[in-house]
Order: sequence, then structure tokens, then C-alpha cells
Amino acid sequence: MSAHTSEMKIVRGACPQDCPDTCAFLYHVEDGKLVEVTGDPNHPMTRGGLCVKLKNFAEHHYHPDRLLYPLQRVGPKGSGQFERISWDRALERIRSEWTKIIDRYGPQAIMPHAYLGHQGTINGLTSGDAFFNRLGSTVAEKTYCESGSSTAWLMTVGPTGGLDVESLAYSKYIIVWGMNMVNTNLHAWPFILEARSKGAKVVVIDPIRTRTAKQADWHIPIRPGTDGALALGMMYVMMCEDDLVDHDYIEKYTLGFEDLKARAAEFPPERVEAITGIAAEDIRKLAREYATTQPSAIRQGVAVERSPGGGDAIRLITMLPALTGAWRHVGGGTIEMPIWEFPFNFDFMCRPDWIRPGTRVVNELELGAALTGELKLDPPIKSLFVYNSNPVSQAPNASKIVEGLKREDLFMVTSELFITDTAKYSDIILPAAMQAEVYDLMVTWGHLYASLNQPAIPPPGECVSNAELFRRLAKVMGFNDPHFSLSDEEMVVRSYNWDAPAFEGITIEKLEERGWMRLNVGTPSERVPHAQGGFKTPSGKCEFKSSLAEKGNFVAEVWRSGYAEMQPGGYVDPVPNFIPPGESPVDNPAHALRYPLNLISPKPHAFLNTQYGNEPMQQKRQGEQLILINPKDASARGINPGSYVKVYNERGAFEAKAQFSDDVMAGMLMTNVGHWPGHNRTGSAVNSTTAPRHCNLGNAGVYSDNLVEISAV
Ligand SMILES: Nc1nc2c(c(=O)[nH]1)N[C@H]1C(S)=C(S)[C@@H](COP(=O)(O)OP(=O)(O)OC[C@H]3O[C@@H](n4cnc5c(=O)[nH]c(N)nc54)[C@H](O)[C@@H]3O)O[C@H]1N2
Ligand SMILES: Nc1nc2c(c(=O)[nH]1)N[C@H]1C(S)=C(S)[C@@H](COP(=O)(O)OP(=O)(O)OC[C@H]3O[C@@H](n4cnc5c(=O)[nH]c(N)nc54)[C@H](O)[C@@H]3O)O[C@H]1N2
Ligand SMILES: [Mo]
Repeated sequence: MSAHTSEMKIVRGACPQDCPDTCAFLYHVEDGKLVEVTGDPNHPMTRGGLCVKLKNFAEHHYHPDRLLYPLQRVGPKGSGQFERISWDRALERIRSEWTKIIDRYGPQAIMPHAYLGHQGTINGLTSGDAFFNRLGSTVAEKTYCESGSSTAWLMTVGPTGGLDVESLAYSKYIIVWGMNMVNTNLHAWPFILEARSKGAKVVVIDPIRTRTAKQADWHIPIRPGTDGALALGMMYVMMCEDDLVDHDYIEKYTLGFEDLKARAAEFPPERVEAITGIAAEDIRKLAREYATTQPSAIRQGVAVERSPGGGDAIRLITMLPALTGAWRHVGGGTIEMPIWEFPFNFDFMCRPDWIRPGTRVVNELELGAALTGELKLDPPIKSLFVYNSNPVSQAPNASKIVEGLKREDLFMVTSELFITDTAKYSDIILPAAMQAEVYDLMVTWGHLYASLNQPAIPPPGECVSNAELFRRLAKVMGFNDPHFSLSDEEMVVRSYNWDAPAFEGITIEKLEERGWMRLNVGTPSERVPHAQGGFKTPSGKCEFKSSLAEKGNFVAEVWRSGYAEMQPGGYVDPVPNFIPPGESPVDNPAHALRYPLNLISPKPHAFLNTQYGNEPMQQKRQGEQLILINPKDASARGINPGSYVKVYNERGAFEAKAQFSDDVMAGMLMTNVGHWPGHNRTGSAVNSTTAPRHCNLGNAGVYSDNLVEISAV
């Protein structure tokens, strides 16, 4: 034994990633160094497991490429040439550039761009909103993810957590709809396996035979963007062909049954077969099994919203358990995201009261058009401030974004952990702290526990948390509002309504001690949130006919400035309908002649969006950018397996290695989003081909509606 006794401690935390699992962490610290991060075995949902992405999370904190000090650009835009500067100089440069811009163009010439690089209460989605609203900048509408699904959910059942993912253990029929659960919601899978061990049937609806689909009892391949038609076809069988609905439940707890039935009557299985590619007999079988096996559950993935009709598709899917009365049972119903059970105090978090009347709103997915002037903006965007996001990889129409970021007259600041493909265009880069170094209450959209992340080690170099970043910016901009001098803990406390029933019994002190606590929303073995209706819609019912949409021109819930709210806007049909994919070969034959293959780009197994895409171990796991091609489509183009192909359309191109597989339907292709464009062969990735269009609700992106052509390189 050596004489040296090292000092060991365990600190409690939780995963910062934009993922439904939000695993409970134990940080192992030895002599001030983070040596390991393990899962907390006592957490009922995540049960001590961590996914492959987090396997070397401790080392990730010491990644040799991590940004440790503020940097200033010294070479041409995008050249990646930077020099170290002090925080004082960086902040002073930002202050003076912004003051000049505000004097000449007004504060709306400054635009933030942020998403969910960090998922904390004070460092996450709404971090920075208060600052930018106080500054008077353009309001950025954050709709990268779930805004279409959430709008649909709020319109149909209101802000309810719905079915608890842990209650899946009690289900007898489980549909995983548009989700690759073993990749993206791994810790929900054991509950499904538990249900299956008791006889449950597991169905996966996905265009690809994914890792999840391969483990299911029944995989139903579907053409992307046609889920709404499938749901209507199921309803046809349940309402018009057989009588498989729960009339008592419908009578008491729903609104608009006859209207929905009339809509469903337009979708007999034979018509739905032609739209979805699913055999009419399979649609009948699915509808009958789903309606007659209780409790039945639907786990909705985010992918359903990634098409022009995604919003209505989610509304329709969300209606299914109210038709069958599945909500009556423990383990019955559906899950979108249970985040609605958290009693957020958005008025504090985002300070919408600081948004000056008439301030314009620019959608973040239109970044390229906004920067290049294609979107007419007066004043133009003269400064962009990016944090918690990597748009050059993750936003649609990425080639256009790059074009905009090269503008010499754009003053760009990024707060980052690494010099990403986006950050490299910055004038100033500010170093951000990583999860083991920050204090935050972690938000989750996949289970019903609040978790407190406590700092285990100090940030290296001069890294700061986002919360501290905005305190510093507020100070240098001369904002002396008390909001900007609150400590991290005070900010967390004010971000929630601690008196809300869901937080009953939960305190910061207890969270400090235990790390996580379950919300007061019923136990998984008892929770039946809508056994007796109790929907949180204006009518209190599950709305087959939306009373919000009926009021007339109405859009959506969008995370505008981080604030979930209903906005007036375009027309929404009170009774949801099937809206065909805009670029689909069936519905847009002219376009499809030039670009006949629909490319979808779901999440990578070993990266979290782009995060860990620079970790050698994860790069090895994920491999290079692949594209899955059905052998029929490949041979028609003379492409050989393992060769490189160019994937292109009028928006842009990238190259990937061809992998032949029957796991993908003919007529479509699959690649993963998340590889760093700069690591790819041509410096670009899938989002150079995607369109900056929106799904019919919530302005969500339509990443699954993307026609391309491929050719051998
Ligand atoms: N490993 C890993 N996990 C992650 C992430 C990650 O990057 N990596 N990202 C996190 C984030 S931000 C999110 S939003 C979630 C998303 O996770 P998911 O909800 O699983 O969504 P996706 O990965 O986009 O796609 C899921 C599946 O839907 C299929 N799909 C695509 N289009 C359609 C369609 O039109 N209809 C149907 N029925 N299926 C379709 C795809 O083939 C894919 O297998 O994952 C989170 N978890
Ligand atoms: N083609 C296609 N595109 C997609 C999708 C798809 O399915 N297909 N999915 C969409 C979805 S669902 C989502 S959620 C978005 C995700 O889009 P983004 O949220 O932009 O994705 P990330 O790659 O996670 O980028 C987050 C960045 O924040 C940085 N970061 C992490 N922690 C911190 C911090 O504490 N402070 C600061 N300042 N920075 C930090 C990370 O290093 C990373 O570069 O992508 C969307 N884009
Ligand atoms: Mo997402």
C-alpha cells in the first residue's frame, strides 16, 4: 500500500443531454479529478445504466480539444484561426460591437440561436431568453424538435404527462410509433421487455427495420410522412367496419366523435394501403388487435412530426386511446412527453414581459435565409449569438447557413465546449462549462423525476456555465435588473412553482441529498391520469374536434423565446386530416422525377445529435457516414456496396458510404444526422439536403420529407 491516501467523493448529478432518459448520475471524484461517471442504481427509471454515448463521460470533460479560454478570430471567417483573449476583452468587444449595431440598426439586428445542447433549467432551452428579451433582440422561435408533436398534444389532450413510461410494464399491447427506442429512449425498453415477459405484444411502426424493430414481435414498415393515414385507417376499421370503440368512454370524455368518424370514413384500408405501403389486411389486423387488447399503449417518437402532416398525424395517434378507452387502465394510453407535469415558471425563466411590443419573431430553422437576406428582414441580422446549438450540422438547408455565416459584416459570437462546424465561423468564442462542473435542476421529457445536478469539480480554465455567461453579458451591457444577480440556486428555485401539487414534498434540500425525486403524480403501478377524462383541454375532454382550432385562424404551440404558448396564425382544420408529404414521389411527381428517393435522417446510436461526434471511441462505434440503400435502388444506379455515393438535390450534397440493406424500403434512403460535417468527405452532411419547411403544427422541421438522388462517386 502506498502511503498516499487519495481523497474520494461521490457527487450526485444527472445527464445533461437532450434525451428523454435524463439518467441519474454518480460522479466519482478522486483528488479533485473526475475519474468516472456511473448511473445511480437506485433510480427507478434509469436503474444505474448509462448509454454507450456516456461510457467515457468523465474523460469527455478532459477532451484535449475542449475550449478553455475565450478566443478571438485572427484569420478569415471559417478558417479556424483564433487567438486567446481575456474574458474582459471578449466582453468589451461584444459590448462595443452590439452598441454600434444597436445605435445604427436597433437591437433587433441582433439574433440569438440556441437549442438543447444542455437540458438544465437554468442552462438549457430557456437560458439566455431573459437576457435577449431585455436586450430587445429579435425573438428566435426554437422549433428544432417536438414543437409539432407538442402542439398536437396540447390541442388534443392538453398539458398532461399522459401515460407514465414505467407503466408500460403493465401494458398488454405496445405500439412504438416512429421511435428507435433502443437508440433514443433506451431506459424505457426494459419496461417493454417486462410487459412482454407477461405476454404483451410489441409492434414497431417505422420505415426502417431498426434495432428496435428487429426486437419487436411485429415490424410494420411505413412510407415516411404517412402516419396520419395509417391512424385514420385504423379508425375506419374501429368505427366504420367493426364496432371496436368504447362508447361509454367516448360519450363521457371526448368531443367531436361524429366529426372524427366522418373523417375516418374517407380512409378505408385499401386507400390507406396505397398511401402508406402497408397491406390493407395488416391495417385491419393492427386496428383489431390494438382495440381489443387492453391495456394498450402507444409510445410516440419524435419522428412522426418530421413531415408536412406530422402535426395532424400526432393528433390522430393521440386520439386512439380515447376511442378504445385504453386510458381506463394502468399501462393504457399514450406518451408524447411527460414534461407537461413539471410546474415551470416560464414567466421567470423567459421574461416574456421584457419582449418589446412589435418585436419580430424569426424561426430558427430559417437561419440560412435570415442570414443571407433571402428572408427580407428590416433591420437585417448584423450579429448572431449561438449557444447550446450547432446549426451548421443540425438545421435544415445547412449550405445556406454556411453562406450566411461567411458574411464579413456579421458579428458572430458562440459559446461552446468545442470548436464545432458552427463555432469555427465566429468572431468570438466563449468557453462553456460541462455538466460535472455546473449546478442545475435537470428537465426531462421522458420520465417523471426531477433531478439535481451538483458540481463535482470546478470548471477548467476559464469555462463558465450558461447561467454565468448571461450574468456576465448582462453586467457588461449595463443591465442592473435584480434578475441578473441571482445565484444559480436562486434561479432554480424561482424557475418552478414549488406549491404546485406535482412538486408536493419536493425541496431543494431533499434533492441535494437524494439527487432525484419522483413528481407527485401517482405511482407507475397506479397512475391512470385519464381513467375519468380529466383532460386539460379547454373542454376538459379529449378533443377529436379541436375547440382551439375551431376558434378560427390559429397556429400552434411554439417555443418562442422558450415560452410554450398558443399563437394566432394559419388555418388548422378542427378535425385532423391526412396531409400528404410535400416532396413524396406519390404526391409531387414532377419533383420526384429529378429526385426520386426520400432520404430520412434519424438519430445516431453513438452520438447525441452532434455531441460525442468528436470522441474517438464514439466515432469508432458509430463508424463513418453511411447511407442505407435498398439493393433494388442501388443496382438501378450501378452502385456497389461499400463504395461512396454522392447524395444530392437542388439544396446541396454530401457523400456517404453505401450500405445495401433490405432493412430500408425501396424508394427511400436512410442516413444518420449527427456526424460532424467537417469530418465527412466533402465537409457536409445530411442537412445540406434538407428543406427549411415546417410541419403543419408548431413550425417543426420536416427532416423526413427530403427527396434526393444518388450517384456513384
Ligand atoms: N442515441 C441517441 N439518442 C438520442 C438522440 C441522438 O442523437 N442519439 N437524440 C435525442 C433527441 S434530440 C431526440 S428528438 C430523440 C428522437 O428520437 P426518436 O423519437 O427515436 O426519433 P428519430 O431518431 O428521429 O426517429 C425514430 C425512428 O423513426 C423513423 N421515422 C422517420 N420518419 C418517420 C415517419 O415519417 N414515420 C414513422 N412512423 N417513422 C419514421 C426512423 O426510421 C427512426 O427509426 O432522440 C433523443 N435520443
Ligand atoms: N436531418 C436532421 N436534422 C435534425 C434532426 C433530425 O432528426 N434529422 N433532429 C433535430 C432535433 S430533434 C434536434 S433536438 C436538433 C438538435 O440540434 P442542436 O441542439 O443544435 O444539436 P447538438 O448537436 O446537440 O448541438 C448542441 C451544441 O451545444 C453545445 N453545448 C453543450 N452543452 C453546452 C453548454 O452547457 N453551453 C453551451 N454554450 N453549449 C453547449 C454542444 O457542444 C453542441 O455543439 O437537431 C435537429 N436536426
Ligand atoms: Mo430532438
